[in-house]
Amino acid sequence: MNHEGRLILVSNRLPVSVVRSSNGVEIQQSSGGLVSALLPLLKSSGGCWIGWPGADYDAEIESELQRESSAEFHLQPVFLSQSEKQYFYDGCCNEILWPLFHDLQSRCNFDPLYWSSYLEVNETFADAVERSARRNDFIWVHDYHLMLLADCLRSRGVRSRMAYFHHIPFPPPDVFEKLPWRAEILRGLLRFSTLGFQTERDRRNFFACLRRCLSGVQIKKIGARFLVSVEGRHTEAATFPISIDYERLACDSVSPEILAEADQIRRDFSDRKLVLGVDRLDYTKGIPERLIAFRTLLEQRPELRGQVALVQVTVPSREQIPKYQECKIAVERLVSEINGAFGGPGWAPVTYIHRSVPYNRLLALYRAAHVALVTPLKDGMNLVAKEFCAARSDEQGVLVLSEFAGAAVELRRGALLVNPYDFEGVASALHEALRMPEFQQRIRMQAMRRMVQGSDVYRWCKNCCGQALFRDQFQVAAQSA
Ligand code: ADQ
Repeated sequence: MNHEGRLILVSNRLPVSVVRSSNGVEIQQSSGGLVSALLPLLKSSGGCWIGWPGADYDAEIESELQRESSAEFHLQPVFLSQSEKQYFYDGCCNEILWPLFHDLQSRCNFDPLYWSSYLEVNETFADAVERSARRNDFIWVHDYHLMLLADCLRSRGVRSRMAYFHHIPFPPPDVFEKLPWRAEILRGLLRFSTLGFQTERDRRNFFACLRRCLSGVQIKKIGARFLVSVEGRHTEAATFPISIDYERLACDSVSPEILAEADQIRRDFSDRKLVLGVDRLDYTKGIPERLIAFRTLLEQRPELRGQVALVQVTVPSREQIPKYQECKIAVERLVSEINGAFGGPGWAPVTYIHRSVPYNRLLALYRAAHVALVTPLKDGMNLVAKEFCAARSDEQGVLVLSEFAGAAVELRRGALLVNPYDFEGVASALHEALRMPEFQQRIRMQAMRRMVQGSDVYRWCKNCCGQALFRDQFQVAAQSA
């Protein structure tokens, strides 16, 4: 990075997992595009990554994290108490903000204790940032767990540049205004120097919420960016769709081992057409709705029985939260109902895998699938859709994609877009996908791969940081516009 300060990354979770074995504590770096894009940046600028390590306080974890840190950057843990995990993380983050921001306000539990804990934990993170940051550092905060962090830091006199990236959707005002602490959240966000959103829809929703809930808001457009001014303070806002490490996925997915594993998967399913779903087990991902759509397909098209198999891979997530437990039960019930109603010797319509699958297995599944069924009820972006395209250097395979996923903006030319609530619509798109001729698959897949390749996670990172770094010039331009 060509500026004088270091990078301070802050997210709810550190990019590591803590594994305990008989040999003691081991720290493993998380995989995934975000971590691979951010770590080189952190190494080149120096600085630190601050977040919860996902485990209770333990001196051994602290010292292992210190050992993992290098001369260039370090990992700084913020430990959460049992009640903070319950009220801040499970409560405010996952029973209020997560459902509300995904337009599912009826699933919210607006408990004021949750909000108090949100304020406290944002202060705790601010303590950690204050201890680490120097004046010229660039502080980059990730996601909805820490929307008040800039406010906490500014109140303590921290003047550093601070950017925030919102990984999930931003809801429209009619939904957002249900939040009892709506003005606090909006004012808190405006204490950042720069705000990044996944899509134009999210940025527009944010602006509409500002206009609805705060007075005296002025917004100026300058090029592709916007300057929001309230009470004499200025914040820049723009859209930066997140992406994946395209080259790595594209390259790894043609290794002989992956291709052989993909062939084996196809054989395991007796060369039936494979439809693939890969998600965290989260009610926003629309898994029960997807299963109902698949059942509708089997009801309406008896000729497909025995010819097609749905492989649904779900990684367990937030299992202590009641709405997630309900979702898991609904998925398990539907899988067993569909298999009971349509399956028979040698054919189970749905294969349900309830665990995280290793990276190589995931690539092999992407390669083996005829159709990727990505049908969230709402999603900030959805990286599975982009990973599927990156893995398909054979230019085959069809993406059936929810129009409510952020990824639909970039992939709309190649994907079959569906409304996940419209079971018959999804069933008929799935039918079209299963019958699509190879040449059409190729044209669509080429368009999507070009799109993902041209805007990978490295470019996303550069755009987000570049915007923050040039903030001063941008504001000068804004004043004179
Ligand atoms: P998520 O909702 O977690 O993230 P999503 O974009 O769907 O994100 O990505 C999930 C990741 O987990 C993918 O890389 C996928 O390969 C992996 N994964 C999912 N199921 C798996 C399984 N069973 N086994 C192994 N790996 C699995 C949030 C927002 C999204 C946004 C991302 C990034 O909700 O909208 O795209 O952040 O900003």
